[in-house]
Amino acid sequence: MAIARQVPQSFHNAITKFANSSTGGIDWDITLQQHDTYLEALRSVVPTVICLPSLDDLPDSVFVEDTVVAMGNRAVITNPGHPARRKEVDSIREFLDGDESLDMTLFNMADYHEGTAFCDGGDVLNTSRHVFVGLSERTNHKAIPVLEEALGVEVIPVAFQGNALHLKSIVTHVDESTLLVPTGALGDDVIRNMQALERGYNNIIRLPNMLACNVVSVNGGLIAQDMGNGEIRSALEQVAVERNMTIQFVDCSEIAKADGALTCCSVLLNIS
Ligand code: CIR
Repeated sequence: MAIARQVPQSFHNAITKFANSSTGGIDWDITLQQHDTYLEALRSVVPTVICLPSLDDLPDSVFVEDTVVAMGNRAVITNPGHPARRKEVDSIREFLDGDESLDMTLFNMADYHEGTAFCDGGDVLNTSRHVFVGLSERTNHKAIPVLEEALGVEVIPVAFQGNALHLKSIVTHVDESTLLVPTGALGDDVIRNMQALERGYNNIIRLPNMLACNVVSVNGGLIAQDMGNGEIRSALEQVAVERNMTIQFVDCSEIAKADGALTCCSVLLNIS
């Protein structure tokens, strides 16, 4: 199952720090179209996709990934690192709490360490063999034991510095031994800090664009960004073919203007 959220009317006010400002302002109609296409792609690989109603007063609320970290039947409602995003968690908590058939046990990160543990879900990379958590501007050290205790898993903190919002803005996984990582120093650092080679990630595919490294990999399907770049497209198609996976490309130009990518727009549940 996947949860997404409709784009809010205030999306043009979303926080932007890392996006390339030369790409212009956010186009509302294109945003809606691209979000619909994303949901369609997700629905073709995930049996149930629930798109929650928009939270129009919360400009970043389409980035639902940041509000919850779920593993099996446990979920941590996060305490987002940016104050403007903290109210977003109420509605996801209500949804997960309100549906008994989901059978979720919820933990509130804000209840720990007097509310000083912070985490955005975009920093949590669960490759199914490891749970890596980026120590970013949004996620701090105090979040690590909270996630470990609540989710009952070992969490590997990954420090990084550079022009990226979250760990998953830099690296995502395709399967349990394959990572997508950008070329250059930031990618090199992240591979080293994850100890990716030592941990058995034998296939580290380097792509010349960071945004292209953010893919949704679920149920044998890959959803990748349409970057309008033939070389990147072929490289990703090859990755999919070699692993007997399907691949769909989705243009996310407007989401990217608000520092978002593909994984940010959904939360995958009951997927270990
Ligand atoms: C923010 O700055 O919080 C949003 N504009 C972007 C959040 C993107 N989320 C994600 O990568 N998981």
